Amino acid sequence: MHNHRIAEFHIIESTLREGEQFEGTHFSTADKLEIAQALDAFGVEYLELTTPIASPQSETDLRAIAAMPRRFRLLTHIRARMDEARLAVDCGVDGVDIYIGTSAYMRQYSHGKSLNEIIETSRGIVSFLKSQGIETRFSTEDTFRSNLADVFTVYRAMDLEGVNRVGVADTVGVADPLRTYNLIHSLRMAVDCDIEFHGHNDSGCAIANALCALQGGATHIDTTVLGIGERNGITPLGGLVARLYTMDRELVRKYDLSLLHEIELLVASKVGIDIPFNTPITGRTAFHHKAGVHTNAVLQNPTSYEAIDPTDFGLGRSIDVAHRLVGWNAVRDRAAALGLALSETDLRAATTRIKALADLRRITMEDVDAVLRGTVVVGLPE
Ligand code: HCA
Ligand code: CU
Repeated sequence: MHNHRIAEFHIIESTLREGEQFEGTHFSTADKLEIAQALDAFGVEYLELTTPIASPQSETDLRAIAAMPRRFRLLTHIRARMDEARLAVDCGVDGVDIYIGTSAYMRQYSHGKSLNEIIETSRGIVSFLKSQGIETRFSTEDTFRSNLADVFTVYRAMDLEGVNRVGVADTVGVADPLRTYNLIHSLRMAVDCDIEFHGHNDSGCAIANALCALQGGATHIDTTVLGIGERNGITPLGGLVARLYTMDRELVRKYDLSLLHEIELLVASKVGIDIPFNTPITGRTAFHHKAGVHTNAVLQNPTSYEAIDPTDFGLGRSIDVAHRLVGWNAVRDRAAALGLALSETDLRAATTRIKALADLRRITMEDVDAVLRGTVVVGLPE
């Protein structure tokens, strides 16, 4: 039996790199500084930024964030090229994430290098970065569609070259939790350095895969705020936090959880999206209770239908009474909130009337309140 407990882990927040590859993203320097400050306050351990070689503003932004007061370690994400590595170091980063494609697709359609060429080029860059005192990561793009013997050969060579960590990337979102666990677990036995996981969400597995990576022995997980990134993105910061919180709250106490919602609102507004309703923790309906069976139990003890305590995130819950599934306990709660002292008989009768009205049309809280106040409501059967 393997031990599935999670040891120490670090978040590499890539909203300012992978997130820049999102369809709606166009960050100004000020936007990046604002997001970096918010993530610094939240307490992520690393921020990964776009390579300074991408454009003049990318370089300016990297230098600006390198110079800001911060607790996170600053990384930039580069191809296995010496000119890019030199520029990254010159910009003042703490670490460099190198990536190179190892799948047949990448080798054929991207850089066209053989396995030995990949190893030789990368060795030179890793040893240069190490000589500059730079924390260095080496990752193989499209790991899951690569020949595993090949990638393990490359990882072992980079481990021997002295990288701080190797990265596994599910670039096209084909991995599933079990495959992720197995690959990372095997890698854990093959290298001594730390292991990072970067997972895309094309089939909805990005959070689960990140968890399984941690359980398999990964030490670093890439996230972006709301999961924004190339196509439909990667493991979302909030989703990963939710997943870990539901296993053991202590795992995420090192972050300022009360800031999650405002960080998401900030990034959402800058990239022109809303927080989807089904987003873990911060989705509009994440703590919305409706059916009578649920609301009755939640009113007595929220834990009965909540795995996550919204107050840990500075949020509240809502009890919905304006629908046909309402139960009389929830109606009693609403009556109490209105300051109405109704008998159980009255409450049960009001509940019957609310249900009858809700069968006729979509009702609102005003309709419920009107029934409770004994006001005549248009359309209410007597
Ligand atoms: C990309 C690169 C990357 C890199 C991941 C990593 C990916 O395709 O844009 O450096 O580990 O998904 O492979 O984001
Ligand atoms: Cu990616």
